[in-house]
Amino acid sequence: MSSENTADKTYAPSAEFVANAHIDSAKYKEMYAASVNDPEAFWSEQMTRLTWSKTPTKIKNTTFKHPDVSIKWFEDGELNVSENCIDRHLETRGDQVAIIWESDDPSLDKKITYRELHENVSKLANVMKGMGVGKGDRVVLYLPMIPEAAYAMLACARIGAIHSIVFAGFSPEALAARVEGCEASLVITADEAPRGGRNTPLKTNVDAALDHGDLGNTPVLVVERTGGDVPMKDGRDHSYAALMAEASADCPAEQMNAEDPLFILYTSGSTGQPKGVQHCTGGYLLYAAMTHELVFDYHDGDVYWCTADVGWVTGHSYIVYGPLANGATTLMFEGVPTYPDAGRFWAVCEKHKVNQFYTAPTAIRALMARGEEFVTKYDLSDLKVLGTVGEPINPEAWNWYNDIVGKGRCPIVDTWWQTETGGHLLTPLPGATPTKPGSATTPFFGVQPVILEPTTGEEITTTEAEGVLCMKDSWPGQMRTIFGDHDRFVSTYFSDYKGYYFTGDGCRRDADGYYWITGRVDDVINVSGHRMGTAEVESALVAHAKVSEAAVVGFPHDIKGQGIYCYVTLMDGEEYTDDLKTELRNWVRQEIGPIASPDYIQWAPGLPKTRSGKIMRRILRKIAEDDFGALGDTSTLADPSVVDDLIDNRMTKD
Ligand code: 6R9
Repeated sequence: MSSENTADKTYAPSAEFVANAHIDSAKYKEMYAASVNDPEAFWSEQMTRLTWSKTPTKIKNTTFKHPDVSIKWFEDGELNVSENCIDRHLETRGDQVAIIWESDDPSLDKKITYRELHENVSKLANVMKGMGVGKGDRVVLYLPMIPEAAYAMLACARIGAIHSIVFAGFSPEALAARVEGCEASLVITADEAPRGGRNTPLKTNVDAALDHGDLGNTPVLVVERTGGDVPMKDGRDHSYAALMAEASADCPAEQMNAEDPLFILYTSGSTGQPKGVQHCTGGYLLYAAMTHELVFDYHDGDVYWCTADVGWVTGHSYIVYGPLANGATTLMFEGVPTYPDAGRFWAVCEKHKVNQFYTAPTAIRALMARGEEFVTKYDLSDLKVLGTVGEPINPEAWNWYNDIVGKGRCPIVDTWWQTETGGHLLTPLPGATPTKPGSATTPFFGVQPVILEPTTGEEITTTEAEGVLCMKDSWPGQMRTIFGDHDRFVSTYFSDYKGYYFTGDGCRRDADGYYWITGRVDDVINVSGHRMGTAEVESALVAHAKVSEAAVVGFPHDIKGQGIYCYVTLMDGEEYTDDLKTELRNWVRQEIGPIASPDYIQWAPGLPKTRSGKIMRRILRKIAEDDFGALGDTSTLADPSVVDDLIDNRMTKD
């Protein structure tokens, strides 16, 4: 890269920031070298961040060798996650606020101290035990962003149950698949979820989900969030308020092995059904806690806010587990960035004196489009660090975040990671790493990224490189398996490039050794920071009686990053009408949820296929991008004229 390139401009933290930071650049270099040269020594020192009831003696036992992939960290250690996130803080910070809850309604908020958190989590753990939930059982949480969501996660951890959170924006169909997939013993939900001034009927969605298959008798615990009148099924549905009122606040924590599962979280892949990513107890918590402290440069007494939803991994690691393990004050926001107006984020930052703020590029782009007056009218002088996650951030949005929100004084941490990685892998440390807009910069401690040549799988060892991003060795926060399907785990992540963990992302490394994510190289698209398999949208479309075939690709979208572009072929004899497009759009929303709503449907009486019947998505992507000149080789197509028809249709904006 030439240094004149403006995207390569670097931004160093101020001397004042560096002086107060946990890690400066010399310390980063020294610790990074130690972490890769002697991981055992490095992580046995770091593991003292947690309180163990049995101190591990075996630190690392991992292999990426296909097909015997096995990942174990601290394997003979014992601990409990809820004790680490709550009990051990009681003596010194029992009256400190653990969770600030800001509701959808700007006039309503709540502060929960560590002592209150302990009481609520212990009671809920007893309620769950009373409902027959025990160690190793799965519990599905389908909840709004309310403190009870954190209580439920920690109550599961307290008794050794495994939670599986389903984002409250998912449809009953998607919820049913996840309840079924993990054979849940209990579903915890709320009556309704207020967001942006409107209520989503969560309990009604749960009722519809449990109508599927054999799920009808799964017990349901219903948190009274709005007090709305919802039908309760006798014997199956239980009131949270009623059971909590009777529950004891004394619940000893189950001591778990470090490798025992903590949670499952379903995420999209390039093929088939979503995968249940399984994370463990010890390594995951240590990694979440350490990255939370060092990446956000969190100091005692700071107020930290991550705007994600607990339905995504970011909410798991960086609203609940990381911050609470560190005894932090973490803010939980129920609403949306634009309600009651586009100044809401900044109003909340001012109101609660937020010090670290962490959000997604899509939110930044959406707010940027609304004008800076919404930002500048608030006092944001408490902000110290700004973070982004979920997708590449374009330099324009980065600059706006830096100049308008951070007033040029807050380092921006562009954190690259995945549901699978448990925590940040590529990220600046704000007191150590000069940043470049759009780059996730350099690896966190213990992380060994490599760039491979995509077809040969050879490691490119020159500093400047471009190819697919893989990891050479394990880190403690890495997922351990796919729930119930270890073979799929091995084949998804360790078989394309043997000996490496394959991230699914393309990446470039510049002359300074900085990493730039170029986007997914598989059939996964990233819509507003939400990860989605094109195969999932396709299977929703073909489930409609009038659809015979569908091919879905991403296309560049100003606000969402990528939009959803669907090519649809109808059954013989069906009529291609605008009404049917609307119907299909609604159908996908109902099958998956509003986040999967197609942005564009193009009728495709034929799809470009190879002679072996494989759809050539490369061509469909180009057409969706209006890039008709660069279709590449179409000679292997069974019927090349299909492409001309699609282009004609596209040009007439069919
Ligand atoms: C945490 C999370 C993972 C995928 C990942 C990549 C994209 C995430 C990014 C980023 C560029 C960043 N991604 N962070 N791309 N820069 N800072 O988002 O997990 O939902 O599993 O998505 O998101 O493509 O592979 P998840």
